[in-house]
Parts: sequence; structure tokens; C-alpha cells
Amino acid sequence: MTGDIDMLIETAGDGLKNIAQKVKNNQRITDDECLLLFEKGSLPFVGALANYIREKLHGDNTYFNRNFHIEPTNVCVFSCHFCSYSRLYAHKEDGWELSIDQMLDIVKSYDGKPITEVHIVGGVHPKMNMAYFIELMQKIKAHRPGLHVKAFTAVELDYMFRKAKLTVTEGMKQLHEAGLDSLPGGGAEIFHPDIRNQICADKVDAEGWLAIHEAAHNLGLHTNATMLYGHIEKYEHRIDHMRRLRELQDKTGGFNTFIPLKFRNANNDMSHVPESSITEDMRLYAIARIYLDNFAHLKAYWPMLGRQNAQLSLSFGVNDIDGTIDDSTKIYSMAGSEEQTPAMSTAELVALIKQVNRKPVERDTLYNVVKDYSNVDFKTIETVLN
Ligand code: V47
Ligand code: SF4
Repeated sequence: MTGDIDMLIETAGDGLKNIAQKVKNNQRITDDECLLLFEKGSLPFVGALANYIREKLHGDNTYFNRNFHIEPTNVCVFSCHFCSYSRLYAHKEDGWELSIDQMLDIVKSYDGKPITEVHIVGGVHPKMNMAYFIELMQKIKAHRPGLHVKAFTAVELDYMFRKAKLTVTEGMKQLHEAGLDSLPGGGAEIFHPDIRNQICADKVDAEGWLAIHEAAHNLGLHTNATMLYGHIEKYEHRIDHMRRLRELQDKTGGFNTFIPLKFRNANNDMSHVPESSITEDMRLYAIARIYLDNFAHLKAYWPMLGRQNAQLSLSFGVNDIDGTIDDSTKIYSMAGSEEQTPAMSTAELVALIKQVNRKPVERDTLYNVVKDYSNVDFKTIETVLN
């Protein structure tokens, strides 16, 4: 591994040589250096550096978890141009809204199954308020206290807290007491106002998103961070986005993982914008791994990227491919992602990771190891699959 990086340092051009040397010395790269990577770093160059970091941090370990999603509604008061999923009314077209009992029934359908997390996010429904979600949290916890509840993007929370006239800290405290354990990373999109105002002008801004995550971190909750990339943003906007995340992480240490989300262009107002290439996707993963030196984990969300590209990403800095999920998540299938019914069994996930010679490790939401599958015989897994 050290040999490989020495070779990169020797053969790279001037600016890139310094970056490779910094990576070897465990030093942070600057925004200008990050821009140089985006503009001049070849796929093999950034890939090798990112893989060096990935293997130093995690060896071959590749994490996944066993989770399921609940999407309470796709009715949404906002109108993000990239969104293929939201509807104005539940009773028209393919809109839906779930009652608390319907959501509880989904939770109950996993009784007896070794699931560790439920991921709850959806549209911002004008009638689903704090009281509604507090009751939902309490009922889920009463039914299955050990289930980790990762729920609500900062966009949903901002709307809920403002409507309830609560400060961010007070609102977060109330939800936490009711059973909320951590926050997913959605709603971040691109922080820079020049882009944000063009793609999702009416929802919470960068400062609001970051304040909500900071308040969660201060209460001891961990959260994730995403970035919706590959549409109208420039490299500078990606760097600005990651810089804000790196700064907050320096302050709180509360982020678990960074999840780049590739823009998919089916059935939305931005269908004329071409999607990024796989090469650009892999370069982005690698550069994010190099730049975000204070994030322990980098996740590729396989339902969005597709299984084979998720496998590929494991050589470009990614060490987590999310979970088993199930087919209840519609936000990506409606935007034209590879996976129309995203579901993978544990055996399939393990096989996918082993196929590219990495070690599958089941984790919980907070990255505690649940089970190491590295010594489970591949043939046994294939037998399970066939
Ligand atoms: O914020 C919406 C994205 C996000 C499109 O924290 C789109 O573990 C691509 O954040 N093309 C919500 N992306 C989902 C999310 C998430 C997903 C998986 C895991 C975690 C986690 C968080 O979905 C939105 C938006 O950025 N999105 N439309 C689209 N057309
Ligand atoms: Fe609503 Fe989220 Fe879609 Fe924006 S991305 S319109 S906030 S559901």
C-alpha cells in the first residue's frame, strides 16, 4: 500500500504530487487542491489515493445494515425541481399518506426479523405535524424498543418546528424524548445559494440545514449528510458544500457518514439535464473521500447507483453500501434509478461485497459491528442465492 502511494507521489505532476504527499502524511487538503483534483485528477489517480485512505481507515471492511424504509407520504408543500416523487394531493394521481396505524403495521411486519433500523422520510405534508410524529415515535418504541429510529430530513424538521413555534433545540429534544435516535442526511442538496435558489428555492437553506444537524449533534444524536450532485452545479459548488460539512464536523464530530446522491433525471422538471457519467461518479466518490478527512465513512446508496456501480465504488473510497432496504422506497424508482424495486437480502449483499474481494460486515446505525461475514463461505452464500 505504501509502495503504491510512493509511486503516485513520484509520478504525479507538481500540484497533484503535493496532494498525494499530503494524503500519505495524513494532512488535510485545501479547497484549491480539491479543485485541482476535480479539474486535473485522473480517475486512476484519485481512485488510488481514495483507496489508500479507505484501506487505512477500514481495511477491506465494507459495511451494510439491515433496515427498512417507511415513507409516510409523498404529499409535499415544496416544489424541488429535481423531485420526481412529490405530489400536491394524496387523493389524486399516485399520491399517498399513511396513518399512524398503517405505519405501525409496517413496523409489525418485521417482527421476529433481525432488522436493526427503520428509516423514515417523506414529503412535507401540511397536516403531519409534531404531535403526529411524536405519537408515531412513541408507538414504534413501545412496540419495539430496540429498533433504531433514523427519521426526518432537516427539511421536514424545519417545517415541523416552525409550525409548532419551537426552537430547533426544543423541537429536537421533544422528538428525541419520543424515540428519535438519529437523522438521515437528506435535504442538503447543494448548499450554495446560487444553485439552491435554482433547484429548491422554497425549502430550508444551508444555514438552517446545518443548524438542525448541529442541534442534533449537541443533543448527542448522530446524523448523516448527503449532496445531490451531477446536475447544474459546478465543481466550486461541490467544494463549498463539502467545506461546510467538514467545518461542522470539526466542531461537533456528529456526522456518521457522507452520502453523495447522483441526480437522476426521469419524470421531473430537470429531465433536460443530462445525468453524470459513471467515471464522474467514481471521481466524485474518490475526491470526497480525500477531502472529507474528518468523516469516518463514505456511503454509496446502491438503489440509486445500481448494484454493479456500487461494487465499483468500493475501489473509489466507499466503505458502506447502506442496507437491505425493501421495495417501499419510491423516491428513486420514480426518478428513474437502476433499481425499480430496491430490495436485497443479506445473502445478496454479502455476495455482492465478496465478489469484489472486500469483507462484508453487518453494522448497526452507529457502526457497531453486528456480524462479520468475512469467514462465511462464498459457496454457502451462493447456495442461499440460487
Ligand atoms: O434530499 C430526490 C434526493 C434525498 C432525486 O441518511 C434525488 O442514510 C437523485 O437523503 N435524483 C432523500 N436524488 C434521500 C436521502 C437518503 C437516502 C439514503 C440514505 C440516507 C441516509 C439518506 O433524495 C433528497 C434528495 O437529495 N433526491 N430526488 C433525484 N431525482
Ligand atoms: Fe418535497 Fe423532498 Fe421532493 Fe423537495 S425533495 S419536493 S422537499 S419530497
